[in-house]
Amino acid sequence: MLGFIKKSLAKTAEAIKTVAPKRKVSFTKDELEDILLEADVEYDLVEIILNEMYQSKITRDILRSKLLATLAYTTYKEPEFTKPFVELIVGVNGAGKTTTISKLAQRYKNEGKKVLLGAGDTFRAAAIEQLTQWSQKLDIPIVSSKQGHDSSAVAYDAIDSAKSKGFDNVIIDTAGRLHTQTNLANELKKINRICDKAHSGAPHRTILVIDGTQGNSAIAQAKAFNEMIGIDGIIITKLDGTAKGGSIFSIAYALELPILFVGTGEQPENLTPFDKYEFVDGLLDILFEEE
Ligand SMILES: Nc1nc2c(ncn2[C@@H]2O[C@H](COP(=O)(O)OP(=O)(O)O)[C@@H](O)[C@H]2O)c(=O)[nH]1
Ligand SMILES: [Mg+2]
Repeated sequence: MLGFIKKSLAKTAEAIKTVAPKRKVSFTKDELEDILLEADVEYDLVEIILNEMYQSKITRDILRSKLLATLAYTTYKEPEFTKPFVELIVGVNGAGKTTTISKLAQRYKNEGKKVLLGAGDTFRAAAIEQLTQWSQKLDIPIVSSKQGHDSSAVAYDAIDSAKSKGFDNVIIDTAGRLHTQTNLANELKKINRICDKAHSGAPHRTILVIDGTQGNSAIAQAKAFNEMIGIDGIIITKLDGTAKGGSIFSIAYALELPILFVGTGEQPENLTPFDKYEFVDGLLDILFEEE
């Protein structure tokens, strides 16, 4: 393993160094409180973690088991693969949806799958152009329409076309913002319904894309999307550009949803399956002396 997750914790490591400059064998609870808060673990969760520790000296093993416990929900059961496997990608503007779709598409293509993209963010012309550019660059076909057209019609056409042409995967982009939140909720619900109409059971997976640089403020946003349409898993982007790596614990804990991948850069290959052990051990390596 090349340790992409560990590498993308570099900024979080810098932040932690400001409160814990030296690596040690153990820390006091007070020291750990500062460290976890500095890494942007949410206050409530920091308290939960610390309250469950009865020792005065917190060693690597103790902290490791507590941090892993907060990520218990990140264990994910793959849904059964049906053809075409339809994924709906949701999240606010700028979170990284369109970029993440191209990364997922590239990944599936590398696995030998036939992938079709659906440019379902019809609210912004730039979003359609952006996905079209990725489709050309990656040589992956796309179904799109003009700005302002019905996004669920794009979803329907993409799925219908995938069925008749034997595609394995369909990945559908969606708008992150409409004129009002109610409009967005209605649009996403409609896309959901139309997907199922086009192919029973679709979408097979609805993925929420979260901007990792937002840290804990993403939690409320994620809850809103979860209420709107129901989320199966999360992808956290821009882990490479944030000192808020610790917010991953709070996000996973608060939402009780699995983290499927993390984005570690802007290129199609910068998508890494989330491995909670690699993530936690990467963080512990910042703090603790080697044994
Ligand atoms: N550094 C970094 N930038 C990213 C990552 N994912 C997306 N971006 C950038 O974030 C910006 C917004 O992404 P975009 O896909 O257009 O977001 P959307 O509005 O949700 O579709 C773009 O400039 C992307 O290049 C990532 O994992 N790391
Ligand atoms: Mg977009």
